Amino acid sequence: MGKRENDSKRGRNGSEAQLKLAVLISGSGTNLQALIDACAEPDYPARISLVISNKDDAAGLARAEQADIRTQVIRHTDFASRSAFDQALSEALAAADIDLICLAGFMRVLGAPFVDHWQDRLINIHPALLPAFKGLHTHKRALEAGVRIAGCTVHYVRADVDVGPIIAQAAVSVLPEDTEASLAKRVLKQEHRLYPMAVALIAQGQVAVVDGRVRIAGAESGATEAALINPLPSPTK
Ligand code: 4DW
Ligand code: GAR
Repeated sequence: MGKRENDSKRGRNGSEAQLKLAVLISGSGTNLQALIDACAEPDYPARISLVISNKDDAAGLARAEQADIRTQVIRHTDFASRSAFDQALSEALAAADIDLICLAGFMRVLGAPFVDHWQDRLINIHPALLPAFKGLHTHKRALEAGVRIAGCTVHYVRADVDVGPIIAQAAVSVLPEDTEASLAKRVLKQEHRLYPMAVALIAQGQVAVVDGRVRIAGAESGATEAALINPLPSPTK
């Protein structure tokens, strides 16, 4: 969301209204949990209004219920077409007056009409340093490629998958003894820091998409660093 739209969310007393989030999940929901925990902080500039899963057995649903967040299951298998599923999702999100949709391990590809309708109000977290390692099995492929630095990316969603303006990235060192599981674990830990950070930047109106790239407002006062997590000199597991 651009700064101008966000300004319109200021209350009459000048205080910033909280951005209303929907989090879309398909599985365990540890990134959802990171967002739930961030939203529990008194000064966090966003709150989760709705969690939607396309699977009724997604473990993340229990995390939302535990936090008293409204949940909705919209099964893709209940719809005759992808577009009908997308339409049902869009209607649920609009009915809840959502400002920003966060995909968090959501595994259904959303079609162009959905993505265009929610353009720049729809973000995703990907477990690699995009544009490297799009798609699945990112950690296995990163190890096979012999990269020294791996990481994760929060980006705006476009109709093509794993493409879109990059908002924030976190890097981790790849260690000689790393397995797919150990690297995934180290990256996931950073995902849990990065996603709430990126959402806060958006909620504070600091993120603008200019010519297809993200510009962070207030970069001169350190905001650029707010969109970046560096590897530690001696990595923690
Ligand atoms: C993503 C990309 C492809 C599939 C699943 C997830 C990454 C994030 C994402 C979810 N929905 C999206 C994105 C995205 O980057 N861009 C758009 N929509 N437009 C994927 O291929 N999923 C398949 C199903 C998997 C399953 O149900 O387990 C699928 O056929 O949709
Ligand atoms: C996360 O690692 C996320 O980056 C990844 O799925 C996992 C979901 O975990 N997303 C993708 O691979 C999207 N292409 P979670 O359900 O515990 O948050």
